[in-house]
Amino acid sequence: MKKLLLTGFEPFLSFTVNPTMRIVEELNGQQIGSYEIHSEVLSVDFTSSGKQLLEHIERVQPDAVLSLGLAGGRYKMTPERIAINVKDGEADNSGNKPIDEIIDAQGEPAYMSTLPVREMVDQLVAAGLPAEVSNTAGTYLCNNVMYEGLHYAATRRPHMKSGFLHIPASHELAIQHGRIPSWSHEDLKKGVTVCIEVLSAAEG
Ligand code: PCA
Repeated sequence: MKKLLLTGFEPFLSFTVNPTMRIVEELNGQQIGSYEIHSEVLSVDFTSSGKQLLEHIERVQPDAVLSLGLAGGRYKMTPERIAINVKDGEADNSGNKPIDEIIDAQGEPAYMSTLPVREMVDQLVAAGLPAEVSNTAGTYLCNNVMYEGLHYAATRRPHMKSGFLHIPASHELAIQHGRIPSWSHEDLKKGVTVCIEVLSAAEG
């Protein structure tokens, strides 16, 4: 059986709940398509999140990595097309606040997702779930983790597929947060499952 490393993130900024945490915890150990799911939750910390991801990759030795992040305010599920070699943004959970920094001096300016993002969007929509390809993962931790995964794959593990899926808020978060579009937990989890099934079908 192939292995898929599925990551989520802890809460951050004004988001007191991160819906990715519950999703990855519930999918851990499940079999989806040809993948056995190995789930981990990453810190929202510019100094440690990338290292955590790489440690999990080296321990699990996955065939593919799908990282999930909350995009508070987005209405749709959005597979990310590209990660850029930039870290910049509001203070993370440890107080780091990089401005216009590079992630890796030896890395490329950007890496394209190696996941089938267009097919994921098509199958999400076919399943009745709003989705579109996103052309920016931002410059915060989600971009950071996506970049680290793709840089590692490009330089160390060329057969490993890697990429990122941003998801909207859950109703639970929206109730706490205020004005923010939200989906049910069940629909969010279904969307993640559809994306993994698409990846499994693409990889044979
Ligand atoms: N979303 C943030 C970081 C953690 C998360 O779930 C982002 O979009 O960068």
